[in-house]
Amino acid sequence: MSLSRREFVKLCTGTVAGIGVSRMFHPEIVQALQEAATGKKPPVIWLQGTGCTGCSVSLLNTVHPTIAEVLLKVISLEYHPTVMGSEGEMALENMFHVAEANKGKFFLAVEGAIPVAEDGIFCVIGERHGHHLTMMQAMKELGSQAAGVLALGACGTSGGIPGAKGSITQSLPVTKFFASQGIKTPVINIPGCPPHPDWIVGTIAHVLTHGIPELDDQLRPKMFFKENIHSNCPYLKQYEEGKFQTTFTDKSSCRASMGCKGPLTNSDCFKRKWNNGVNWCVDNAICHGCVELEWPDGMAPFYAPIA
Ligand code: FSX
Ligand code: SF4
Ligand code: SF4
Repeated sequence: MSLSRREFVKLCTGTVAGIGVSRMFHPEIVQALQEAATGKKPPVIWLQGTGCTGCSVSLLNTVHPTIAEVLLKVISLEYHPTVMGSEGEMALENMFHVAEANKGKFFLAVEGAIPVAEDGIFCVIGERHGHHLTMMQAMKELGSQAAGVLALGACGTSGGIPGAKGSITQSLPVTKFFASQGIKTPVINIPGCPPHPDWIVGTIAHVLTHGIPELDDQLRPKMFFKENIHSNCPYLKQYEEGKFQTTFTDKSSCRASMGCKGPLTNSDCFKRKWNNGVNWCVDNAICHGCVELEWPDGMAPFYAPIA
């Protein structure tokens, strides 16, 4: 491997001013991926449970077309409800066939939560042999056969909005669903509503070239989720001086008064930024802590200051 793990992590933690993993798809990462791809391409099955498809949009929109090219060359994306050309029962049958033929070797990317109330009927992902196929059934079957799972977004990692207080669907994140079923397949959590494309691409690239990255106690890759937003915020000085916004149009004051949850949140948004480096939440509003697994209930009310 020409790129050491240390060098790789350094590239992944790079900023907009330096290197955004998915924005530029750094040539050294592409090379490392191509070297990893000399063997059989690992099959990936991407499932969508209760969510808004924002995770896929975040990934595909921002980095198109490079990501499509690289991911299709390096992994074998066998099933993705939004981007694949095929649909219906035939596509589902192919998905189960791929899983069966690659037992213990394929990877599952799970976007959205898994609703378990009423035997999972709140999320039907297709039809199989004339019957509804629920996300719950698909996860039971594929979850135990996969080599590993990438749980994506707030929904996949904590239940997110579909699993929030007041929901009648009992939407569970992957880890809780697996625990309830006794499934031991390893899980990596990539939170965020939606997750930053760099977090998804960087983690996939790390798994393929150097194995599972170092994870924190919430199973998040440390390389993206170890720095505190507030401690690194451009408005920290104003916070310390007690200069707080009374309106969002005041761009020169700290947003704590408007409900900013930066002090409770660990992620690199402050330097990585969003939308190809154009801006990030705190520029125009607040951080509402979407990468923390207690989100959304634990960060609510969103626009009230931290108690
Ligand atoms: Fe959830 Fe994905 Fe939020 Fe949406 O589908 S993480 S609702 S941005 O995108 O699961
Ligand atoms: Fe920045 Fe929010 Fe902390 Fe203020 S409260 S310094 S806006 S992270
Ligand atoms: Fe989520 Fe806060 Fe990052 Fe915005 S700044 S994406 S709310 S962690």
